[in-house]
Amino acid sequence: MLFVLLPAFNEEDSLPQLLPEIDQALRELTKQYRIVVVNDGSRDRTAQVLQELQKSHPLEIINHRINRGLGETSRDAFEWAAEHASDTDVLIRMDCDCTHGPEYFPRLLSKLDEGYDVVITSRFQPGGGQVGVSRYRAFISSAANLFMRILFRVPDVKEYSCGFRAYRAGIIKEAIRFFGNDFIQLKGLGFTCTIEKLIKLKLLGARFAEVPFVLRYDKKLSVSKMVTSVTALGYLVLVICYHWPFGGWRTGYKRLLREYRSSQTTKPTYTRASA
Ligand SMILES: Nc1nc2c(ncn2[C@@H]2O[C@H](COP(=O)(O)OP(=O)(O)OP(=O)(O)O)[C@@H](O)[C@H]2O)c(=O)[nH]1
Ligand SMILES: [Mg+2]
Repeated sequence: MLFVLLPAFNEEDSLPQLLPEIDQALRELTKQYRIVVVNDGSRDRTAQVLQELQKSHPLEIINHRINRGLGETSRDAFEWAAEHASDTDVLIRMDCDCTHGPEYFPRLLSKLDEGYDVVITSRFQPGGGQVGVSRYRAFISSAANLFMRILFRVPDVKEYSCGFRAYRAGIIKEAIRFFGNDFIQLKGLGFTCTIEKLIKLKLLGARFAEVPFVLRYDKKLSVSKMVTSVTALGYLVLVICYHWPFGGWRTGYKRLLREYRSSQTTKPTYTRASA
């Protein structure tokens, strides 16, 4: 089974275009798939648009009454999928602002089949890039990714901030079992959750690969929801949590993981003081 997970906030213009494209691409790939949209308290017509689309597409809709942000929305989508998926299933999470396209699904799937747990679409692999992004934003994005690479270093990963990724469901189920509510801990810090997820999966021992990807910013139909200051603050908090005190998450979770793997019965509770 293949699950496509879409966090949506005020995407009334993008969804009628993107959803049929995703559905069509999935139908060509497999008979067994589900599209899961989490409507995060959208203030536009996203809810009505989704209800309309549900009549002609296999769509699971999760509604937040109020806008809870990408962290909580992502958490809900992954927890829903983890509950419904078996270990060998695949979860693909993408944005629904039309900058990510379903034409990457076959490449993501074949890379996962090589034995990876997480496959990332990457602007920084040969053949990858971005169209329609201002020079200033492209520079900030490259600098932020370089900064992540130095501070968090996930082997074979150059793209830390793009949320368009495929996951083997088993690794997400394992992450939710082990980390529990702390799988996405920095929920209130905007788009930081995308990087936190990567780091937590690295701590769990996931195997990563990338496929080249061109971000089509020129196709974006909705306004940007990223609040740069909140996300920058989130990155800073992430760096502190990961490295401090006494080796932060890096050493704390390593020890807990050893205990967890040797018991495999109870989930230990991590506290920063015990790191
Ligand atoms: N659930 C939820 N989703 C959000 C929120 N903000 C953005 N999103 C969704 O997350 C995805 C990424 O949002 P974007 O605004 O495209 O952010 P980005 O891709 O990092 O940057 P831009 O493309 O420049 O805006 C989209 O599918 C949005 O609908 C939010 O507050 N809650
Ligand atoms: Mg986007």
